[in-house]
Amino acid sequence: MQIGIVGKPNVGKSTFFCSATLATVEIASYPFTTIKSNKGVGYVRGECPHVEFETQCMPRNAGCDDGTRLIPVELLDVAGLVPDACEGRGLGNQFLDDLMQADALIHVVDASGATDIEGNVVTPGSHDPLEDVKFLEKEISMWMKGILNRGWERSARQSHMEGRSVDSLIHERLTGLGVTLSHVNTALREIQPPENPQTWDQDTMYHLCDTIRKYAKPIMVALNKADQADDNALDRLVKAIGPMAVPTCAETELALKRAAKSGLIDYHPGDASFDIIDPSRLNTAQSKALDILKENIERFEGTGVQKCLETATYQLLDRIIVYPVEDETHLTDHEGRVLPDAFMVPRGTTARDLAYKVHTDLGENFIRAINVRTQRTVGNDYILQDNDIITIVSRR
Ligand SMILES: Nc1nc2c(ncn2[C@@H]2O[C@H](COP(=O)(O)OP(=O)(O)OP(=O)(O)O)[C@@H](O)[C@H]2O)c(=O)[nH]1
Ligand SMILES: [Mg+2]
Repeated sequence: MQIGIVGKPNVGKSTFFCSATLATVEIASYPFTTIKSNKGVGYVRGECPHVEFETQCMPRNAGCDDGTRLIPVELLDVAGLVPDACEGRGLGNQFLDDLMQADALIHVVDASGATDIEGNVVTPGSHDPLEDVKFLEKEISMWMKGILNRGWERSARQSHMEGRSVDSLIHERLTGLGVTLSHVNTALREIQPPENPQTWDQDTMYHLCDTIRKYAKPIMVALNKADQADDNALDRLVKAIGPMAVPTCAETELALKRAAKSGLIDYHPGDASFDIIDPSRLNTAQSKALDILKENIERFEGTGVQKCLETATYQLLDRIIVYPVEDETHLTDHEGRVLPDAFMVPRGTTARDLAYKVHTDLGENFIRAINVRTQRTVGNDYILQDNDIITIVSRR
């Protein structure tokens, strides 16, 4: 699963990305610091079944921190987006192409209102971050529309003549952007455009793309630089945007992770506090810096970065975690590794879908599956539940 980190310049996208991945990329207080996109791996937390089964896991694709399983999520940090990028302004929108495979976007905004729409530094509170939310949605919809529009009239005419359905025509054009046939159909049902696609005007095309975008690239908003924003401003933004908005202090998260890495503090991402390992080792500057970090983290009950990733994964994208194992008694793979893999799948995934994800052969030769927790045999259409442990029985 991949999440794209997007937003106008200078809002803290790279800081958010580094804080989640601990990659080292350039961060600076001016627009267009990032030009080429950065890819990295962040983690969301899950409850590891090894605790319930009183065993010890041996994860292959991530770690386990005392019963908290860390499940990898690919993150992409891209260049800042400015209004009319789809017409070539700023760095243009070539880098939007980097976002083609993203399942969701985290839109980082400067909640303190201290950067204008192009990312230049202004007096805090003088820019309304809600404007950024609207413009970003519009840019992405316009990008999709640009792709759908290319040679549209001819293809629409041809497909009308051939009696081909319009959903497959749209899907074919947008599939490279990670748009599925189901996204297209949901959008068509919602907006009910005129039957003949040759008659669609630009407003209809925009409305259609804007609706497809909502399903194909759902957006989570990180209300970043929350440490510099006042409580009323944050409340207003959360009320206006809804549950998919989370206040974040990416800079604080990055500083905490670095302090933890260098052994100064004991900090677990997502926690609302940290412990200083040996206060006598700190110099005055370090003590002061940690006091500020403590204030921020207590004010927001955490830095919000982990919460943002997890809300995007579990709520916005409705993903669940399942554990395929080969041996249902020992919960192992053929090498004897206990609970080796945590798979992140969309809710609604079946036992056979999981078999295909593990290996095409396993999907094709699927006979049945075993729900390890209940010790019951289940069929190919069994809908997986969060935290299920599944053994797949195949013909080979
Ligand atoms: N106060 C505060 N400043 C932050 C926070 N996160 C990032 N910043 C600062 O914001 C500035 C921009 O950060 P970047 O991460 O480079 O921003 P960006 O969005 O990647 O910028 P571009 O690559 O230019 O588009 C830097 O000075 C960061 O230190 C935060 O949570 N609080
Ligand atoms: Mg950047």
